[in-house]
Amino acid sequence: MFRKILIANRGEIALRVIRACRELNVRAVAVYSDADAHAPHVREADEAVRLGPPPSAESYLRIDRILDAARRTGAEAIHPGYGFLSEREPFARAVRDAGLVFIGPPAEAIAAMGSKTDARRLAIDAGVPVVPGTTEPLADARAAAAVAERFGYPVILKASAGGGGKGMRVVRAPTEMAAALDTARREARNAFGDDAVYVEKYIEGPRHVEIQVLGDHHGTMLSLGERECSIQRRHQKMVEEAPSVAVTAELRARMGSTAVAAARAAGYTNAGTCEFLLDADGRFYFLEMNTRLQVEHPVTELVTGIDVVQWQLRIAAGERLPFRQEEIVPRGWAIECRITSEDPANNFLPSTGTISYLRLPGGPGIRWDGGIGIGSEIGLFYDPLLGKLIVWAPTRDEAIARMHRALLELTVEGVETSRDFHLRVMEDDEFRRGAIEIQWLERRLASLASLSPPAEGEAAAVIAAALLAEEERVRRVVAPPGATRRESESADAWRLAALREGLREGR
Ligand code: MV4
Repeated sequence: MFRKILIANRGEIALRVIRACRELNVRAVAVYSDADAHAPHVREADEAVRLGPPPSAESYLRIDRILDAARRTGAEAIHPGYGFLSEREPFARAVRDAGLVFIGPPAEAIAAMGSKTDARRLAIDAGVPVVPGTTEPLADARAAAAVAERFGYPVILKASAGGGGKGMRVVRAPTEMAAALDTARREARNAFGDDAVYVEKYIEGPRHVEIQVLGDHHGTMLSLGERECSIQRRHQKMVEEAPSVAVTAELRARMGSTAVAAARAAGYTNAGTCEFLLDADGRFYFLEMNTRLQVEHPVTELVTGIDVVQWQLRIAAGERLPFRQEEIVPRGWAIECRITSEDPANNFLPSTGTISYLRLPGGPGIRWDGGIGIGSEIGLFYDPLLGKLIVWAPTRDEAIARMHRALLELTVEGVETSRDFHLRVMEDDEFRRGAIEIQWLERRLASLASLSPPAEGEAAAVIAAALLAEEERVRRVVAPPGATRRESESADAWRLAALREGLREGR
């Protein structure tokens, strides 16, 4: 195992990797921008190195400074987390060229999956089902319309270089083609510097189901089963769960071996995820592979009992996976809510401020993977994820009840958060029935995001205000300097009480 690694990330995922390091007795080096000088990931790490000013381009995206930090601290490997440099082939290559270990897939596998058309071709050659469509870029709108005619409308235009939903356009009729192609090209050029666009048959109302894979350097590639990720808004997932209500043991085995085949074809090792669309008839189609640790990995950890991040380190250090595919069976149910500093009542506008109060849930089956503490300043430089609330329970119904209870216990003051929105999702009848697909959230948004509190909420607020006022009055009884005898007696009582509670030393 490594003696020391560097974590090229921030926030909750940096803390998650630090925790894995502690359990493996590996020293953790944090990096930080000036905005994060006092951030929890910096405090928790064994060492920390400043990268630069707050903008990512001057800090967390600076390959040169990160490699320099690793060299200066004697780190042997680099964990990239997610986002930032995690899926940049040049970074994985530069880490390797510097004589360090990249805790992730080989640079070649990142490249192979980076182009969506290359990934499609690779999948087709490996016998992996993909959505009907082309792999060649479209010449013009006439060529696009000809392809659409062949597969039948609706079709979807996608950026060849793309992924994650950028440069995508659904086309429902021939008359829409020319304008849609223009828009898709422009978006693709802006996002990826490449305006190549191709066509797929558009799948209506599917679920977004993904398979976690883990591969070592000794030829073992395992599926850790699926995550249901249909509850998303503008390609940002909000709730994820494992397993999926739509996946039987038989389907899990087929999707799992398909994902393993795709990963093998790419020469993949370490942790990765194959994204699929699962249609209403139970047919599944490979979309793309995410060549990194994902935000939602904890739900897989909770139902498989496998620590994905620890295994990332172990695999990178050359260990063998000790599991057999047959013994990896999901147990119980896990749900994750991404708690963000966004205002659901205001079109999910990012909210900024200082965390002034934080109460975290606890009790049976609760996990909080957070990146904030009291005093944390939430700005606009990085993504708005404050932390992830994850629960486990024996059944889906119990997991929903537990998540609802945990969300009620969670209190974050200082910024607007998605917490109340998540409560409404847990209360929703369709969600509770598992009747969800990729358009579900956007369809239900109006009713879920309008957060008028229930009538008894107002009464509770009035009582809370009265209690706080009373507490404030009682606090003032503590005697100020030069207080009267009666008042200082009461101050003595406070001093004794503080002593009893261990808040002061008895001198
Ligand atoms: C699709 C699709 C339907 N049909 N492709 C979204 C991001 C990228 N990973 C691929 N995505 C999709 N590709 C075909 N042929 C549906 C999605 C999709 C989606 C589309 C619109 C709105 C939300 C979505 C969420 C997940 C997937």
